[in-house]
Amino acid sequence: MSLSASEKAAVLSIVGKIGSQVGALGSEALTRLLLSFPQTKTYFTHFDLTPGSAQGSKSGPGSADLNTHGGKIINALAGAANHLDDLAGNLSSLSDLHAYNLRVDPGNFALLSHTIQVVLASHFPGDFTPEVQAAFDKFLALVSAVLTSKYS
Ligand code: HNI
Repeated sequence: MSLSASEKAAVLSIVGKIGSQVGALGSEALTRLLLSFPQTKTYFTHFDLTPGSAQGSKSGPGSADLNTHGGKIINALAGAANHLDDLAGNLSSLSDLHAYNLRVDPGNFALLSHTIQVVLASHFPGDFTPEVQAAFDKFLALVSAVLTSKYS
């Protein structure tokens, strides 16, 4: 599976809308993940998961931990979107981390991919067209494949 030239352009178009909202969007995607699929909380027992406990903060709607971590996820995705011809190389160390250290069950990647798309759809309704959604879904599947590629 790879992205066509028009799919690559579609991925970059929606990533280009994110701008400074990395923490807010990532925090919202993580919050939706944890609320909709509570078993995912087992990976974040060391986080403060209190919703809105960092209210007033400009970085996002969740706790400081969620805002910071959400920002890391979205930044990693934005970085990957700028290396669409070498996702494996760009995500190599993250792939090591998720496989060898975190050992996140691979099924969880589809859940997070879903909540990320819900967040993009609700924040950028005019830009998240069917074509953009299809391309971004494929992009997230490619990223997830890299991040789960080293499990033994
Ligand atoms: Ni994930 C750490 C990116 C899916 C659980 N993850 C990270 C970091 C990035 C990241 C970036 C921070 C690395 C660092 O600090 O060096 N994770 C991504 C991306 C995806 C993803 C791009 C998929 C789109 N991670 C998941 C999923 C889970 C997950 C599906 C579990 C449900 N990730 C974690 C955990 C950590 C983590 C747990 C460590 C958090 C911490 O700071 O302790």
